[in-house]
Amino acid sequence: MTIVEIKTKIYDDQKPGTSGLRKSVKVFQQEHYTENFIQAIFTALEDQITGSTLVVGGDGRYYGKEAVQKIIRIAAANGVRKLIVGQHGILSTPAVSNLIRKYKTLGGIVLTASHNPGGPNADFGIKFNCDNGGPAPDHMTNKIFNITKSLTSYKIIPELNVNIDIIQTNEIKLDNTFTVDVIDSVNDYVILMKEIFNFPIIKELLQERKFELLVDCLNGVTGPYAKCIFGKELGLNDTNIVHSIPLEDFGGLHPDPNLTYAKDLVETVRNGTYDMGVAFDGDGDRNMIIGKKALFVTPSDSLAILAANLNVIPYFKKNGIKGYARSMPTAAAVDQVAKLNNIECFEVPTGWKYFGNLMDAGRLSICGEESFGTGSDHIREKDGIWACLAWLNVIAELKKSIEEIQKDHWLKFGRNFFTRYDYENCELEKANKVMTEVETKILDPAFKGTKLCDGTKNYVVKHADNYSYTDLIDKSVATKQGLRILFEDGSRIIFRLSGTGSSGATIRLYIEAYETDQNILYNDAQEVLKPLINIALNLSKMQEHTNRDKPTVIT
Ligand code: VG1
Ligand code: CO
Repeated sequence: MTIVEIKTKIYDDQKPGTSGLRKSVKVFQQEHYTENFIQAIFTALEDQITGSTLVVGGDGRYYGKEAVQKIIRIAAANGVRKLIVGQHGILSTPAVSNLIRKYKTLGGIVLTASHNPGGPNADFGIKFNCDNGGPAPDHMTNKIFNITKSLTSYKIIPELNVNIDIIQTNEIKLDNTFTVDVIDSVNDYVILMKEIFNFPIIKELLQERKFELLVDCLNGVTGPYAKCIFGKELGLNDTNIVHSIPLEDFGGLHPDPNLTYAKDLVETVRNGTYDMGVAFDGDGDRNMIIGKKALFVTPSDSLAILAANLNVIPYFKKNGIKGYARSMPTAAAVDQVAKLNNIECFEVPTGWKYFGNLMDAGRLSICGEESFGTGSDHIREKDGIWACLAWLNVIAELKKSIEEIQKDHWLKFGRNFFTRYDYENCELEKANKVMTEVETKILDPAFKGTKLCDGTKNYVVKHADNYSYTDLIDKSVATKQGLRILFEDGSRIIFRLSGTGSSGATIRLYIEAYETDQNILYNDAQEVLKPLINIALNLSKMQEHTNRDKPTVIT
């Protein structure tokens, strides 16, 4: 087998977004396109690549297996010593993060477009994670992008093919031995979960106490993990784990665990006797938690409630609680917990990569995003199954329903009402108009102190900006992370453009209000937030600029 150097053509659109490079499958299938990006990752790693070990796997979506073979051929040609590959090319994003850390590899390549639909006419994605197990930080993804803009060739062993459907160690004789270790996708992750949580008490909850759980994997990667953990280990009935076979096109589902795209689960729990429902996204890093009759727990509340109850989870009993964090648009519910518990709390830009440094520095134990992401420093990615187990562990110890736990939490800490409006797939130009409209208005120095009104409600602007963040540890700066309007009473309006879409633009509008008044505490969020929503829609001229009279998704 010989290494050949293939002359390539440059693609100028390989800039990774919030979490990796995401494009339609058709784009990745263009000649040299995938190869270029893989080569750029390896080139960016410079001499570390020689003799290195990397983890490779993805969420099982269409084009994943082909991409794995390409990675194998290019890795061998670039001097990588060993690849650890999930069987059938399957590894959840949290599982990749765990493997990188456990086997101390140089990093990993995750083949996923996460919550974006899959199939020949949908999306694919490639993401590089570093040796701490977390998504590559900005300086690394910028480096990769810059390399793609001047790449003239890539190295490959074209005839190399490895059977990734059989668990075995494949040794390929090149100048040195190149190893492809095809491993069980689930084992190491299950071991980790059993170290973190009190499995016996969760098992008792599900079996003796007959707590009814319904798990929806949305035909994404979590199926085999859920079956092993909730089924085999914790005794949950097979029929309580649905959509549990990873499908290349997710069976046509949009594997995004929210009230819109996981509506099957929501309806089944609403009309059934279930005590809890949970759904995960395509690559297994997101989770949605609902209680009896489909009571919705916002991800911001979920983070805060778990943060407030970490002391019942063995992992945190052992390691202590070092700090909390949330992404900027996430409602500040966890900040209230931090205040009362006297624990450090950080705010970072959108995207899990910004939590990594704080965790590595021993400053952060649990964090989350409003976009259905929750996780801890057990790995460096958000973790859907972890979040579900954390809830089960808390419920089992507190011996209360999700509704009671949530009510108690609001009584003690107050409630951060939150909603997100997504305007998906807008024309870029129209989306930009909305952002410019808002930015021009709020960056005007006179904006501070103005009173914005809707009906009888009015809000005084305390501060407004385009959010920028300086990393506490490495001092790197991330600018233009979202337009923020902060009001005197703690309410917030935030506008951002999504960085995970594959075409067009998605506008995200985030609205938050904090209340401690018991007469309001249990009211409907959309009602409570209505005045702020109206103010945001008027200020941005949303309808005028986008021709949309309502968002695609309301959370
Ligand atoms: C979205 C979410 C963000 C999340 C990111 C990746 O990004 O808002 O909170 O970290 O997806 O999640 P954006 O730029 O579209 O708003 V996943 O599950 O795709 O890895
Ligand atoms: Co995801």
